[in-house]
Amino acid sequence: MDYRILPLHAFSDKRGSLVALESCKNVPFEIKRVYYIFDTSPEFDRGGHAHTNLEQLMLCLAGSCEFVLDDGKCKEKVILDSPKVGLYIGKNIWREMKNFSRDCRLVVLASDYYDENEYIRSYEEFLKMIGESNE
Ligand code: T46
Repeated sequence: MDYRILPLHAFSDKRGSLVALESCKNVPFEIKRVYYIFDTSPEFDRGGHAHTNLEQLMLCLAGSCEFVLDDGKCKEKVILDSPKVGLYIGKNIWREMKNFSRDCRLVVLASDYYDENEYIRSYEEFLKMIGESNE
């Protein structure tokens, strides 16, 4: 499955810690968009879609949340609860996000501009597309 947990180097000293992110260096794509998610609740899930062409790096700067990643063959759960790692998600991965802590601060770096037409929001359509691309 095309996802990786990337350890991020933190410059830490008595003042605190700093992590630097650079396109095509420790971020494995050119960053074209950044968005963030906050005011979350464990009662409400997010996601429930895949992207045909988008790569993203998820950074949980505070609190925690859970990603369930699915390539149509298997599902894997990743808990994000540290600003010292990034979760890279490649193309054609169905994702569901759940168990958000109320203090979760999720920052997402994306390889392209927002395009609603590039979302697959039907799981049946996702499975069909994965099946076709594996033929
Ligand atoms: C993803 C997960 C991790 C925009 O107008 N521009 C944007 O760049 C984004 C990301 C969203 N929106 C609008 C579209 C919706 O009206 O913001 C609203 C909420 O978006 P959505 O329901 O897609 O949010 P999530 O948390 O379910 O999914 C988001 C990303 O959309 C998605 O790419 O991988 O976070």
